[in-house]
Amino acid sequence: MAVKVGIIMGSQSDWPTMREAALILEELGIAYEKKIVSAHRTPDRLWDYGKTAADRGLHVIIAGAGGAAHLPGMMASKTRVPVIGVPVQTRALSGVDSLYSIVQMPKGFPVATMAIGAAGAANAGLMAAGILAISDPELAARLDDWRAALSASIPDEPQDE
Ligand code: RP5
Repeated sequence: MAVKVGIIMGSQSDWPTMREAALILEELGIAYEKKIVSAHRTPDRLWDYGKTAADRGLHVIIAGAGGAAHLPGMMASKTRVPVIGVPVQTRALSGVDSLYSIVQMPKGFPVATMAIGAAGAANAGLMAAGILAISDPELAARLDDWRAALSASIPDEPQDE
């Protein structure tokens, strides 16, 4: 199965968050790759990844980083492949620094920015699935089933704990 989604992150420490995106892709049967690509620690790796992403057949890149989170924006500047950004929660500023770094892209190089942390990473996986489903009817059916199952799991009434 061709790899169409790249999950990249600035550090090993981002993986517990970014794994949430990977788990969603696995649930939906989407092949992905995962790489540590840091904007400031491995800039050459970032450049190479962005330069080759489209030709390698990637359709979506999910990029997660914490702190001064340049990675999604820098990746968006280097490739036309859509970039979904995940602000990783940091201890110092609870991820608000990451969110602002990712969401405030200047005109011309968009990053689709998710919520801070694990929910944002999972939603990044679902957003990637939705993009791929546009041209993949079998995936579209799996995504519809996934969404229906989530709806069905929500009780009508709250229960006492
Ligand atoms: C960023 O700095 C990474 O994305 C990570 O969220 C943060 C801290 O990295 P480590 O010091 O844990 O490697 O580049």
